[in-house]
Amino acid sequence: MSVDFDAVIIGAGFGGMYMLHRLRQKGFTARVIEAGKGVGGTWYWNRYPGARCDVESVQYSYQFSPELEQEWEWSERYATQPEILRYANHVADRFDLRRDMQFETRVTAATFDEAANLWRVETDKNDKIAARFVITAMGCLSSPNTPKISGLEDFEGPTYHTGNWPHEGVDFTGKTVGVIGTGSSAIQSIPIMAEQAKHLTVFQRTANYTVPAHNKPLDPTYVRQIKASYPEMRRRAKTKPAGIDFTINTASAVETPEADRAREFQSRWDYGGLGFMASFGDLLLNDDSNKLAADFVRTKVREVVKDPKTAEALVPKNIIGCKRLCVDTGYWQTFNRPNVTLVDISDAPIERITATGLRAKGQDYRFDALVLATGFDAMTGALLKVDFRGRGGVSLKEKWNEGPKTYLGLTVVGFPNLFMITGPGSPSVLTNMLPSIEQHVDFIADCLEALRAKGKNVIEAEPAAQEAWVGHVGDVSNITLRSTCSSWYVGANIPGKPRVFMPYIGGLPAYIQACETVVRNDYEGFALA
Ligand code: NA7
Repeated sequence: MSVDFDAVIIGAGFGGMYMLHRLRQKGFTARVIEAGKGVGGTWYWNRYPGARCDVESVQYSYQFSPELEQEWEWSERYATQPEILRYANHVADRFDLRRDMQFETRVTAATFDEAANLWRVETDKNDKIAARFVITAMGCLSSPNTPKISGLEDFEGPTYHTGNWPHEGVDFTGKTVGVIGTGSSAIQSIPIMAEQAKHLTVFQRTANYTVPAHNKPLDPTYVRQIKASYPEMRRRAKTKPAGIDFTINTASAVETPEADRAREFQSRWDYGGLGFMASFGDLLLNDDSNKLAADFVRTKVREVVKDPKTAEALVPKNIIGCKRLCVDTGYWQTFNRPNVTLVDISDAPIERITATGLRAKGQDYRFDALVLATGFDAMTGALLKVDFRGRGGVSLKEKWNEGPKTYLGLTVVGFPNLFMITGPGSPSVLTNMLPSIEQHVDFIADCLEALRAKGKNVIEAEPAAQEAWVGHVGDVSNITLRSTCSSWYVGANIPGKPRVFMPYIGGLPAYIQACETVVRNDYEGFALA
């Protein structure tokens, strides 16, 4: 039985683009199927005002091509969405990727044909493609979550979701705007929307921790230094749990004298960004240490926000770093503006959306426009929108009834020749996505090459290996405080989603080592046929 392509790759974000490039380099044929009109994935869809990466741009970039590293110029410490999208387009052009991509097409189903040992892929454009392998590169935060608030369809004005923003942009000048949500997308966009809008009302269910970005144009001398030593920086980054090259202080916060501790927190705060959580080694392991970091940030809210009632509502109550830490530019300061109101809905959900706005806590609010900054069905949402059918016609949805189970976050028992780039059970969202993507892509490409060399065409995770990996992922997640709160990491933002800590929290170095051991032991834990 002949195949149309060696592989179908679903998604043309950073994962899908590099996967195509690597497969081509190894002489495989591949077709990328992408729902959007262009490349970029997350950065194609997330165009809300203020969208930018919270990993520094020199690190949030591909490392597979030293030439690409040298020629591309990032302009700011944290790249904006338009700049990252330009970068994605540059990569697509530079490596001539588009000729093997099919845009504006969604994969709807993929069924493993056991007789022929290949995948039959179907799309919403009625394509029927036979491929030996299917590789998902659909992103971890790419299936927008529209909450089921009653009356949502009654609102007569425009409703926007931060994760699916109109490409032509939205001008809120002179408009009254309601925003639901105070996660990372809201925290980035609220300061900008507030500058435009006549009035902005923010509905906050959970107050979030955020650290200043201290974003700035990149200094040419600094860029020269980075470019002169990229390989060393990348190597250092791979030794860090998050795959980001920042200094980690391994000392315990509670055991550090108060003055030293305050100095460490303050210097991290002044530097800005996610490195704040690396102030001490036990912030996510020890409740008392976590409270010290949390209290430091809580004090900052009170210092910034002038109205005491608003300040208290904005003070985060939960564990710092449990939900993803945000990085902002002027977020709390925005609540000092006369045209911004915070409505704390932590004690009572929004009652309903109305034709003219919404009703919360017995009060009606009127808006011209409504913004849903309500996040994503993370990690499994996009995967489960495709009707994957493995051996015996079993669906992935059924298989993951009680939460995702994978071997290495890459493969699933009963779904031969299906690989997931940054799937659940891999470090993915807890790391800098670009190096994690590259590591997965390299693993998959090398694996396909090894199969070809051995004359095999089927690879499948073994049940015992998957069980052991799932157990390990669960065990390490239980050690940290990160698994203890209602975050999207555990699926808590989606009603009915099984509560499982989905990413692998053992750190990128441990994960890389696990993958390397598997390869060294001739694809241990996999059955080859
Ligand atoms: P997040 O971080 O999931 O934030 C979503 C926000 O929306 C969060 O504040 C939620 O409150 C809120 N939310 C969700 N549903 C509702 C309802 N029904 N009512 C009120 N408020 C609601 O998504 P983001 O897009 O901001 O960021 C996602 C990731 O992208 C981020 O972590 C970065 O990695 C990049 P909750 O906290 O659940 O109480």
